[in-house]
Amino acid sequence: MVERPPPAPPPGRPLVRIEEAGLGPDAQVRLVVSGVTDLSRLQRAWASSGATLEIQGQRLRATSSVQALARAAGRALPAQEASALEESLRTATDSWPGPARPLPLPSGRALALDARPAVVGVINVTDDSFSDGGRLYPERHPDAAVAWGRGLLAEGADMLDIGGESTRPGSRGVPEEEEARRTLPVLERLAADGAVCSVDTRKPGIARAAMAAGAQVINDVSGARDPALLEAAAETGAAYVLMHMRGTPADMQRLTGYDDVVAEVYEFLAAGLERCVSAGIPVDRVLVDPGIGFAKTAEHNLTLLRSLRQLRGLGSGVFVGASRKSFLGALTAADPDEPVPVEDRLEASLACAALAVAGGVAMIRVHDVAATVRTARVARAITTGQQDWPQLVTES
Ligand code: HH2
Repeated sequence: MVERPPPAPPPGRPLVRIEEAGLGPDAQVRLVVSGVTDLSRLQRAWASSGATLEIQGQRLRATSSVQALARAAGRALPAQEASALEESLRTATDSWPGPARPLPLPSGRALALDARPAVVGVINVTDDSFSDGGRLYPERHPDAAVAWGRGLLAEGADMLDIGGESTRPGSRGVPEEEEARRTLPVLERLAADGAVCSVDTRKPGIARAAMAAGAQVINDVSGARDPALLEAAAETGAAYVLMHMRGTPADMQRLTGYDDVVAEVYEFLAAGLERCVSAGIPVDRVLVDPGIGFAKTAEHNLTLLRSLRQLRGLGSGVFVGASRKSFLGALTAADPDEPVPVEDRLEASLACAALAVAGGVAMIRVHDVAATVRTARVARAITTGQQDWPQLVTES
């Protein structure tokens, strides 16, 4: 049965999401505003400035020029709210076309995500991951994960994401000691090689131990809901991936009821960003991720992948992982009841990678690094005209 959690409260401050935008200050934009105390007042003010408007629940969709909207909002709302709305409008319009920001790392280096998107190689040191479970499980293959990671770096991975707990739908989680035994020795050796490593964990203890072992990024699939994990990121200076999900991997595929999946994911990520900043993680260290496959149907996944550029409006770099996920197996099958097996989902995964690059993402998390690098280079050359593929790790 599909459950619809109670609708998330509107954001506590005005929030703008651009759905489509032309170029220049006079160009038309289609945008959605939420978190405003008096939506109908804003609607009246915008109507008088000639905007096309539609109220949907707690959100107002408007089509007009950015300048006209900013001017009219100033007349309709209390000064503080109008300036917060203007700031959100500015962040959204500035980040819509432009590159992501460089990502500072605790080592003092940075990933130049403003130069090009990063390709993140997946290393699952689990016995049950959906696509590669067991192959790199350290107890059976002690050195296999390290060798695999070195191979991914040679193929062009800019970062390695190391996880010791599968988060596939229905999975139940592993105890902390077991997760530590799986991830830390692998991470330590790859970090000692100079690799930029992230740890894919929901546990603050693992995050701290991984940072001590040389990780630079905490990849938290649980959606910034654990204050202790945010504290670990703040205190260790980690960069942090904030991913949308509902529930836990065990029950998330029952929690797939949305009225407007893009709006709800956007507002969730905006609220998560505020929690990160309050916990002491600087906003430029946070990447946002729509959480493809986490509490989503296939249709939601496709809608979010189509809307990646909209997430840029939050001002953070966008991180996305669609590689080999099950909706791709169903989508490309002759018979939807017999999904294409994981090992035959390469082309489907590459299609996602190409469109994600065209959608302005900062990082793509993939299993097939060499093929993704080649795909991303072509997608970037077509969308930006840039044919180089610069080094990403810089001294900051
Ligand atoms: N997807 C998976 C795991 N971690 N992290 C982020 N930020 N975004 C994702 O989309 C994401 C993620 C699931 O993929 P995988 O690691 O290959 O499988 P499993 O969870 O079964 O180990």
